[in-house]
Amino acid sequence: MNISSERIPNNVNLSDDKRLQRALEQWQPHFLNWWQEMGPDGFLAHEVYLRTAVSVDEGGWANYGYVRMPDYRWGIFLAPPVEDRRIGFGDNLGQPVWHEVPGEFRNALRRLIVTQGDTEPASVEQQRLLGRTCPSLYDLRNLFQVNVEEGRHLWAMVYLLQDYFGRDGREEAEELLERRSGQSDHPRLLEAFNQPIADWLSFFCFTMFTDRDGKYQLLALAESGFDALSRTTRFMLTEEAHHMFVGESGIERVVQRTVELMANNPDTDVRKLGGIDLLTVQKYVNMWYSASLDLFGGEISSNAAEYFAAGLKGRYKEDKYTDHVALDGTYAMPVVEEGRLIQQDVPLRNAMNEILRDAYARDSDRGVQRWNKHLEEAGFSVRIQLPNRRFNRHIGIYSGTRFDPDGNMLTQAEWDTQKNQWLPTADDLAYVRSLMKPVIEPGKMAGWIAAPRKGINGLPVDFEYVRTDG
Ligand code: BYC
Ligand code: FE
Ligand code: FE
Repeated sequence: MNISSERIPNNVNLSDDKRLQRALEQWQPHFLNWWQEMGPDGFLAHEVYLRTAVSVDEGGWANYGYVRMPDYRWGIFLAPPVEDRRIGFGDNLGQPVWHEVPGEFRNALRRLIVTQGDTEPASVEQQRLLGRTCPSLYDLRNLFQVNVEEGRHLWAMVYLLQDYFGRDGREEAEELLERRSGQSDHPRLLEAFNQPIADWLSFFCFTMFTDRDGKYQLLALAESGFDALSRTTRFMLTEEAHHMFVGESGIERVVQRTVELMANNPDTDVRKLGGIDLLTVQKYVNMWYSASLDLFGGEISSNAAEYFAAGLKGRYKEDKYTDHVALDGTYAMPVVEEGRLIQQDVPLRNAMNEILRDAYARDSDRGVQRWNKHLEEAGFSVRIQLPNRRFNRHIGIYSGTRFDPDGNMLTQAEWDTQKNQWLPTADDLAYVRSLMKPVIEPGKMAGWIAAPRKGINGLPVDFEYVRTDG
């Protein structure tokens, strides 16, 4: 297979770099096989109205047109270089950024890039069956847009591995195509990426909360002293915004529809009307938000301290801080000690995961409050709320103890008797799944979700976003 910039749009001089070309030529067919096997099920031959990044110029990252997904032009793009860029934090503050991988940080960087890379194909695998039950063609197209861009994010990390990490990098690139979401003998690396996304409410929660973890991890990596990583992640962030839009507006439309059903039929159970009751929405939010909080790692982390010290992974908006060394301060957090929560001062560098989680929690809450506006305007007193960050955790200092959604400590027995009020039960999941019937007539919406305010790229909502006539 011949790789030209026509086939792989790029701004990394691929046509002049024979070594990289050879590596990618070997990897590309494996990627395409993976896409055939693990990509969106049942829609490989359909024409989908997608945006493709063809350059980093303004507007170049969003070229719209019909394309069959296997023919999508997955490209490699770095945000434009910043002249005389310096390391912005940690022990190497002020030194020129690295254009090669420093030997002493090679393992740590490889690990960060592999962890990031692993999530991208994992999410495509998790979402693979959703196309069959889309609530509208508009939503179907958005699912596929997210999928192809996660595919491109995999390319972005594979480019770094192949161009900067030699043989190890090539092996890691192959393994990124070999692990499988949810497969017990060869799972994806992080827990949330092994959970099934079996219905569209989960998909919207995932793009709202889990893609948002992606945003904050990418922002932290965008600060990196390894310049190629910084530039790659900065470009990925331009695409990430749409993924979160899909989730935030998706749940907003679910809430809107439910509010409409409740207002018109005040005495009827929303489920009898084919809507998704707010308690079920809340339980899904509880489940996906807590799973996504886990993705930030432990509250107290020596890994995070080392990444910061080395200049590999910074804070969200590092330039807003005045102290970029972070050797003096502490961060106060409640920790579990002898069955009680007590406040503990943690050295700042060890609290970097928690500091990033703070920014994430604020951003998530802003979105939730937008959904609540619909409840407020309709005169309902009920609200959707983010659970306390200690609730239902599997990673970090709260993972060994049970907490309710307000953050109060519980015994295991209390948890066991109450958890069905907080997390989706088998019945809840079955009910939501029972609603998942495909709607593919342009402009039509499933009964459990409101229509979007507008279409994609200035087009009407009833545009034929996926050509279903084959
Ligand atoms: N699951 O110091 P700790 C995205 C491990 S999403 C399983 O607490 P650290 C996307 C950890 O590896 C963004 N294991 O954590 C979204 C360590 O193992 P070792 C993805 C976990 O290292 C939607 C041990 O526990 N990007 O892009 O500070 C669709 C203790 O580690 C988990 C990144 O994650 C977990 N959740 O932080 C598509 C950025 N958490 O050393 C895409 C790169 C921790 O004992 N990754 N462990 O063997 C990182 O920056 C860090 O690796 C983490 C963990 C933030 C994930
Ligand atoms: Fe991504
Ligand atoms: Fe994403």
